[in-house]
Amino acid sequence: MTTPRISAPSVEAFSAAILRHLKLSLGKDPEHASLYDWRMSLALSLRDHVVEPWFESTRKTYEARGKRVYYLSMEFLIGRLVEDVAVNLGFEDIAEEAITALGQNYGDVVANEPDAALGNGGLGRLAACFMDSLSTLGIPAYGYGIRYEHGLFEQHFEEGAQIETAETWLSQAHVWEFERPEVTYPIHFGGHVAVEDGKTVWHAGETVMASAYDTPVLGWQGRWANTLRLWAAKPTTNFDLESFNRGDYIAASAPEALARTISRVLYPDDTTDVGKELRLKQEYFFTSASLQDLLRRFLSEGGALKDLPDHVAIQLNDTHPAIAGPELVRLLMDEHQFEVAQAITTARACLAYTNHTLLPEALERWPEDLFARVLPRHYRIIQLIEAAHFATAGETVRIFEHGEVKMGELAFVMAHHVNGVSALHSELVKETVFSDLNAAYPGRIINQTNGITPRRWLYTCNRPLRGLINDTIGTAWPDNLDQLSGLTAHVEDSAFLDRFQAAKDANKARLADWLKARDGVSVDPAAMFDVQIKRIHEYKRQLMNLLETVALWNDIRANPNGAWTPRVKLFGGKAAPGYVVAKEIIHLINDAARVINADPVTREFLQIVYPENYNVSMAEMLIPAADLSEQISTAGKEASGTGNMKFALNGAPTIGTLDGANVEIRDCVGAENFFLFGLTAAEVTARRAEPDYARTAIAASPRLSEVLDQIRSGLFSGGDRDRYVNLVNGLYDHDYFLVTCDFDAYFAAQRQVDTAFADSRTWTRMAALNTARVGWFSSDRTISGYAKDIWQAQSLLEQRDADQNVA
Ligand code: CR6
Repeated sequence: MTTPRISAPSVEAFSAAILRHLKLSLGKDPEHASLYDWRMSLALSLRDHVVEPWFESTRKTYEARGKRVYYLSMEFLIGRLVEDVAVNLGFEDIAEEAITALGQNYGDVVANEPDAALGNGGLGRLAACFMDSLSTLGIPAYGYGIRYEHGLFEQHFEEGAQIETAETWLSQAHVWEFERPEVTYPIHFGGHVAVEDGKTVWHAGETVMASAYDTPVLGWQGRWANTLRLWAAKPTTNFDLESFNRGDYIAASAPEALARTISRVLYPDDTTDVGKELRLKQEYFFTSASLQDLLRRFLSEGGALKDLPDHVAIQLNDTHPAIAGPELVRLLMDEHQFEVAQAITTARACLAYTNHTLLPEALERWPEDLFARVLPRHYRIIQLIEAAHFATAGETVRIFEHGEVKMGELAFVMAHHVNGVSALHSELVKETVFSDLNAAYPGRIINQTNGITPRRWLYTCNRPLRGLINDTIGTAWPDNLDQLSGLTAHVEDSAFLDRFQAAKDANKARLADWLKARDGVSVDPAAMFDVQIKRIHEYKRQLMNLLETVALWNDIRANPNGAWTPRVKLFGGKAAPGYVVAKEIIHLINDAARVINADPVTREFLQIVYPENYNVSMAEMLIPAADLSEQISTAGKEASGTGNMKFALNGAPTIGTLDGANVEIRDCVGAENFFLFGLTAAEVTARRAEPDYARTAIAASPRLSEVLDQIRSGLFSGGDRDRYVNLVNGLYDHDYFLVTCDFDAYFAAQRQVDTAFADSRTWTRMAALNTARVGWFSSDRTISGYAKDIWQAQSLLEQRDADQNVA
């Protein structure tokens, strides 16, 4: 099943298509076309080839009348699509040759596309990888989310401090989507609930319309294409003509402005809860629209609602769409005359929930009064759900508690399965946050370890390595990633290792050129590229990395003639705008970079680089170029991680703790190919119970004490002793994430890395073994697991191929 399904045009025909779009869609002639015009024409020419497979998949989906998967997610962190589509169509070379023949640089044209940044981090990127795998596997599926006008904010550094500005991806036409003005649903808020003629009726106070925009998601080799349907909020009436005629132009536009607020911005919070009414409205907005849409589809095909669970699998990506439980019950009861018990049973048989964090502040809770005001009908339905839950499971776990509605508990109770995202995380879900619910509903919690799409995260972003793999084991691996194990047989072959290293060097040189061109920063590609890229969070411990960097600097200064392994410490990531400590950490990294990078004594051995505005495209540049992957979270805090998988796949060994999917990565690559350090999750818990654990650890570590004193003295802040006083005191007084306790172990592990890296042959072998052994982390494997264990959904590829052969 590896033959591409799309017949490729000739380069000439494709060039002609690009020129046609340039003229007829963009209204430009080649002499006056900008990079933007070329990119749009290329995208439109590619899109022309996506539509047919998309129609065909949709037709097959309708014909099969089987299970459809609905993936509800507040975030889809898609990134750029031009190259993605070209690769999946199998047209990459044709596209590049055509663009080159037209006198343009393909890389520049591709890079002109803004990232679709409709997500914060791992959770949103996971949703994008899942959509890719669902299409590659030919499982009929719809992604449902919000079409934010402004994606994740843009990050700038001013004197080293993070400044945020609005992201504006929709200021240019988004060619990949198709507007569906005919697909709209009313979404109600507020008002009151009354009983009329024995029937409960919700008289809403406010209504907005949800309007659909569809993006086809093409799978590998164009075999299948599912739909990503994003909802935009629109007013029920656009315009208040009466006010306008009175000359009150602001009042005239008020309905529109109010409604649009709902899909205006992505909340820039990664794992912390925001207690905002608007956020609750956003969640209900897209969840209700999605459920109304899937019910409409089901009913239009003549389905009987009692059979809904045989046809519909709804996956809740975190608690953000947890209102789906009561909303589905509401739709079944209020619009389709179901009894309470039957409505709850039917809804639960459709719903499953993925938990992505144990951090208590990230499990959503809404104040009851706010909730009852915004969603009065749902408030009552949740009371019914809680009563039904008490009747089966007893009253140990409540959904309403301390004046709040607990969305984690609600999602759990209304789901037939609940899954964690790595083996360790799923066990901790059972033992900690949901231990009582686990006892009440044994077997409901299962594990599905996260995965990543190898099409984007190796095939496309790492062409040199792709070439080597193709030459070594053939070309069947991108949708069968276990085949990478075939590389293992070659790791003793020096010609293979030479090429593996050459691929890494080429990626490092590309990154060096990019940093020079974009930021004017020079880095030495011969140095070790040690990379930590992810959201800035205390539990991810970028601070520990920085402290180790300063300690290393001190050691080099004390012995400048030592045999130091040259390193570039690369950081990338954004802090939530309201997260003060995270922003202080960014500031400190940049402050330290300024001082350390200017030191002539250490310059040839140590450099800190922090390019601003980290995003998916930057990750695609940085990951293939990394020598070392930093996965150093406090054990028990990183639910899974997915960056860790991308680095290993691209041949960067990990320095890391036994946390999240690190544990499984280490099992796969072998302990000897992974730099492990630090307390385990159980030890973390025990250590926290010890009095004064942080002060004890600092006192026992002269290196750490010196670094903390340096920061406090104002060494990195131009003599300003106040700038980092909270950050440093925080480590002494409430080092919840045990930076101080793991510091020495981390420093020692880094010195093992130094030694290992200095032996370049052994290092390359280790890197190659990482690539060879992480095929299991393909999101195709993850999605197959969800399909089998949770959704009972089938691939339609074989059936489609069989039909075609008969025809
Ligand atoms: N922040 C986890 O922290 C996990 C992703 C995807 C996260 C991270 O470890 O890999 O989800 N959690 O499962 C949340 O967003 C709540 C994340 O991205």
